[in-house]
Amino acid sequence: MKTGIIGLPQVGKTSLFKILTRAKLEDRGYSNPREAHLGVAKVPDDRLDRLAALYNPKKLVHATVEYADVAAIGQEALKETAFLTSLRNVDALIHVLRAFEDDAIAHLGAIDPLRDAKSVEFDLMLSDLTQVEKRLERLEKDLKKMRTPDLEKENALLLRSKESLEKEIPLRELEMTAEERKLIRGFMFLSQKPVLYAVNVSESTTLGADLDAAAKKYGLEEIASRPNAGVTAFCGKVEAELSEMDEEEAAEFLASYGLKESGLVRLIRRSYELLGLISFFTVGEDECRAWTVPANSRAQEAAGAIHTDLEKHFIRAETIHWDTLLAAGSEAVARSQGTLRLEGKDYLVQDGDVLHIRHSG
Ligand SMILES: Nc1nc2c(ncn2[C@@H]2O[C@H](COP(=O)(O)OP(=O)(O)O)[C@@H](O)[C@H]2O)c(=O)[nH]1
Ligand SMILES: [Mg+2]
Repeated sequence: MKTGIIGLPQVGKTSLFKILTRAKLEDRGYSNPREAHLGVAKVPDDRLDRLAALYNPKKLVHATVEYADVAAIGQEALKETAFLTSLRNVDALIHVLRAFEDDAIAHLGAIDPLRDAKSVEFDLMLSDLTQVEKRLERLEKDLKKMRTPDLEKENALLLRSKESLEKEIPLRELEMTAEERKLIRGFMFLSQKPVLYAVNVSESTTLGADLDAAAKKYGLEEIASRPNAGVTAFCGKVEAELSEMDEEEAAEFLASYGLKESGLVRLIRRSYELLGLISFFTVGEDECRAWTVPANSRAQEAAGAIHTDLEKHFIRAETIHWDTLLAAGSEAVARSQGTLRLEGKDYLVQDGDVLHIRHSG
């Protein structure tokens, strides 16, 4: 999964990217300011860490998310092919909104995350609209030559998209059948991508409460409750300090702000929810590992996330929820208690399941 970090200039996009991926951008010599920075972030997962404590494996592998720190969104930037391409290629957007006060860092006008959100969203929709109109012009010509059902379907869907965009409704809010979604997948429309608004708030001694209150305070609840959208808050400054600390220091530091977990953990979790992703685990003395699959994946499909051979030769999945396994203390105890079950290929994998795939390969 690849997530694009977007927003206006100077809102904290690159800061967030660096904290998420612990990337040292200076070392890589990025020269073009419009070039996207790419990095991989480990998905923090307390469940996996606790399973690892049980197995003491040689290798511990967390799930990962790829992030792209694209340059600031603006009408000019959106006309550049390279910029557009790097933005179109992501599965989801994290839209950073500035809420922190700092006179030293310029911002267009007063701090107003809702206005900024709408402004960037408008640019995304405008870019999509240009693309839709171009394609519709071509389709009109093609349809005069030959009326095929496929072309007609595409035409109807694009007309519906155009109508939506003209009403300033992003395409992620448009209801589509699976077939329709497939039909326009190739356009990689920007306003169709799920979006997580990430409010970058000021540092304060009441940060825990501030983070919880941010969406409401800045009037973002409505846009965040729309289809395929969500909101979370973080403090770039505090997260930057946290990322330099070891675990013990970090826990103390978080507690001093009235926080139980880092804003990044929440942010990554929220982007999973938004994209409809879940994690399952494989465990053993060699390796404990988290895997990412879409919600409602069947056991056989989940096996395929590990290896295509496991999917092909799938027999059954020995299954137990992570906390049930921890409570039992070992697989042997869980088996004797009957909580370690055998599931077939159509079993719908649950977030937090531990699976042992039995296969004939
Ligand atoms: N005070 C404060 N400054 C921040 C925060 N997050 C980022 N900044 C600063 O804002 C400036 C712009 O940040 P940057 O991440 O480069 O923004 P970008 O243009 O969106 O990539 C930098 O000087 C950061 O140090 C924050 O939470 N609080
Ligand atoms: Mg930047």
